[in-house]
Amino acid sequence: MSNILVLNGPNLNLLGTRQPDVYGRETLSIIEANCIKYGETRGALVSCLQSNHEGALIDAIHAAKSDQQGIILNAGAYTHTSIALMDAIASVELPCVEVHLSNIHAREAFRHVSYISKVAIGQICGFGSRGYILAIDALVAHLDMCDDK
Ligand code: CA2
Repeated sequence: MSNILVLNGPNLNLLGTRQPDVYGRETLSIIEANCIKYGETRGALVSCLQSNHEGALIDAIHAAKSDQQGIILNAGAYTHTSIALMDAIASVELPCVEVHLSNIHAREAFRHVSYISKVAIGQICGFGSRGYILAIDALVAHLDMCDDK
């Protein structure tokens, strides 16, 4: 059984309320519930956390070191700005899958840069909320591969 933290950053608590054309109609609670349910089918215990505060996200990443095997991170707009979040992911040495609901590479130029990508094992973007499920599969496969070594 692997423990996986699904971490969401600023404004993602507003999912389902505005901009459904960009971010879909599902609320974050539904997405989190689906991650927990899907995790069970893949032998993973999924915990979820969202914060609008950079420091709280960093604290959650540090805390994950003691009881999580991997992190799925949608850092929201901090993706494009936060060296501090990048350093936090690098410091805990846990595999991290970066997720975005939208295809950040098809949007404004400032969204094409991701500091998280530099320390993530991979990035999934453009598949809406399904991206979190794909990320669980990717992380579980990665952890299985590491166990086999
Ligand atoms: O596509 C993604 O998942 C993003 O991480 C979402 C961030 C954006 O800054 C990134 O460039 C890409 C924004 C999240 C804002 O979410 C809202 C949801 C509903 C209404 C308003 C904002």
